[in-house]
Amino acid sequence: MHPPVTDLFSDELVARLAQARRVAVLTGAGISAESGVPTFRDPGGLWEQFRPEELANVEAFLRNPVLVQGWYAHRRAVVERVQPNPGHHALADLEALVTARPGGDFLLATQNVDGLHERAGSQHLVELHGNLRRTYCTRCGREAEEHEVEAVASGEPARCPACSGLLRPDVVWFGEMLPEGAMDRATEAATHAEVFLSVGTSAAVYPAAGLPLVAKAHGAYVAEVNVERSEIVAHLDEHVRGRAGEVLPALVERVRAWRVP
Ligand code: BJW
Repeated sequence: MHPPVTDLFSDELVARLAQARRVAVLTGAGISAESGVPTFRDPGGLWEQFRPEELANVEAFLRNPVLVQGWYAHRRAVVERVQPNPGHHALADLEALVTARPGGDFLLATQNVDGLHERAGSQHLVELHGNLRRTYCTRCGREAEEHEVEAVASGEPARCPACSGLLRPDVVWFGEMLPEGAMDRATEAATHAEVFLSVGTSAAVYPAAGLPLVAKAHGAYVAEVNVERSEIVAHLDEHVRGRAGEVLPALVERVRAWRVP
């Protein structure tokens, strides 16, 4: 028998979220798993089928642009046919609750490139690893139109119609810098957060994985929501073991209903 979902998180987490003026959240692939987007490192995840070193770095792209462009075209098609799930919506609801408070401040930093948080209505959002739906030219920097990316003769890489440079997805590969200002914004929010939630991430990829630790070092109450224990869980205040799409709506509901005891 599984415990009821509302027993998975502590009363302390509910009380703190109900009273905090500053809340920050980090999400990873796990939050989109229930929408049908594969994670990276879980069994059956993307890295089980494709090695990151063959696909998620610029050398791999230059070695075999057709393979890498094709892989991202496939992932774009997956993302286009799925919907945000109750976990994404619950975080948008939490943002609305917190920002409605006097002095309320909220930031959602996501490692995901699927755009599902934006589609769920999150507004105070920073995409640390870019966005799959944008493509740009590696030579002139121009952002490509969707049809320019997809309409490519088989075996040929997609190229910029303006300068013939190779087109690449606007995502952050290993060894690349994060988008300008993104990490500064997320670090600032983590530094000042009273409560920090880390949701559906293995916390294996830096610098994003350091954000919950920054929050903890600056006095936040830090909880992770994950079906497994992440690499950094021993340093956090609470592990909420469960699916984000079930835990987060229940948590936000309890926060909404909370009254001073
Ligand atoms: C559920 C669930 C459910 C499942 N509910 N939970 C410091 C120390 C060591 C190394 C480094 C360091 N600083 C930098 C590095 C190097 C490197 C790095 O971190 N390497 C590590 C592997 C050690 N980092 C970088 O290179 C970064 N750039 C950088 O640091 O620039 C500065 C610099 C440049 C040059 C020289 C020196 C410094 C860039 C990192 C870019 C990461 N890119 C990717 C690919 C993006 C594009 C794409 O999508 O293809 O981003 S890798 C991949 O991992 C993707 C993800 O965003 C990222 C994180 O994965 P995530 O989201 O955590 O997913 P999973 O699958 O790992 O975990 C899913 C979790 O969900 C699991 O825990 C499940 O249990 C859980 N779950 N279902 C709740 N229903």
